[in-house]
Amino acid sequence: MKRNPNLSQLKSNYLFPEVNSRKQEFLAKNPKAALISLGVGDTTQPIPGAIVQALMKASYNLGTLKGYSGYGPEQGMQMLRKKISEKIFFNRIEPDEVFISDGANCDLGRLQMLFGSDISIAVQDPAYPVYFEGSVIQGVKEIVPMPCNPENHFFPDLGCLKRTDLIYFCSPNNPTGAVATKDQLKHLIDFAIQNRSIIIFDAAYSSYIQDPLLPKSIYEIENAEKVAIEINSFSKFAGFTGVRLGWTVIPKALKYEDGTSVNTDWNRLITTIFNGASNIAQSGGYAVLEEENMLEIRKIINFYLENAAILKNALQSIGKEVFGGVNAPYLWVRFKGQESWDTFQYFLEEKHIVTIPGSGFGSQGNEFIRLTAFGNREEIHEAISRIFQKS
Ligand code: PGU
Repeated sequence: MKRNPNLSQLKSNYLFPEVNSRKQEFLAKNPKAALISLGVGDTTQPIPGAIVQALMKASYNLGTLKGYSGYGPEQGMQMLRKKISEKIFFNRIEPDEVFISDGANCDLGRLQMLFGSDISIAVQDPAYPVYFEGSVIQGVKEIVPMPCNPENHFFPDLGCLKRTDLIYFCSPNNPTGAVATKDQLKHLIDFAIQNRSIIIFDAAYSSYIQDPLLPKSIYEIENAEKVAIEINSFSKFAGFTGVRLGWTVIPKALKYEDGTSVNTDWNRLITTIFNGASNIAQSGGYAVLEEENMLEIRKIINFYLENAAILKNALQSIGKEVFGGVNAPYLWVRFKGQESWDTFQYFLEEKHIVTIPGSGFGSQGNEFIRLTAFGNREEIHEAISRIFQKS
């Protein structure tokens, strides 16, 4: 059996496991070090009680003859698809355009399978590594970077961007924390229409947008349904990183060049290689979207956003150049002239703080590190006091 040559194109470790192995290596030498993680974007606060009750009830029902359920529809429970259509999209999107998944990451992989390898793609640089690396695994023909940096306000210069079949775009952005405005998204949609490209819009952090003028979904912009797929997740929205639940919207208006429906193909693909998200997780997801539970969820989101503001103020007070952290849970911190893995090592060894080196998200991240605001408050304060201490 020959090795899949696409896999040999990848670096030996994916970014987050590489960070973890450096952390383990450090801990092996310094077993008493009390590390603080501002690294991987994983939630830390408990899920509100009423949602946990819904998860428990769904589990309990599986132990009763009357309440037992087996395979569900591959597309997801109808009541959850309907609830997402109402509560997230205010009925702008129909329930049969919403497909429930076991998380955004998993659907990104399946979308890459949907479009296959005979395509070109454009990816923001820096970006969540799955867009790039998943496409390399798939063997896509061409990957065009879209540099996003402070100089262009983290929005690619579409005027000199080459046409590609797919365009990946993430807002609020991981890792920069930048949020695209309605005008910017309109530009992107016009560009995709002109070029007959499809946008894969990753809205995994949309629940962190507080500014009412900023778009939470690409479908708030005219014509988006003709060119865009949107993926989202309960992970950062409701602390479901371990529960695993998300959704993908494939509008019926989205067509291939021959006029056939992408929605129909997606349905064909997931009914073949995906048997639906866990029924327990879906019951929990339905509870998340109940009005009274959304109030609890919003409190947790505000808590993380306060963490972000505290960290950002502290870093700015010592003259650091910090981006993001407003309407987004990530801070993108510049260390001019320094290589990001060196900055990562410095934080790990001198401050006992785990960060993510910016170069792991693309070459534009070389002088940056990413900090997450998903921690506990005490740890955020402790991290700040360690950063303030002279080493
Ligand atoms: N999309 C974006 C933009 C993300 O940042 C993440 C998680 C996901 C999708 C995945 O969502 P799920 O619904 O939970 O599958 N990013 C985190 C976690 C790292 C990882 O390995 O996925 C991060 O730290 O960037």
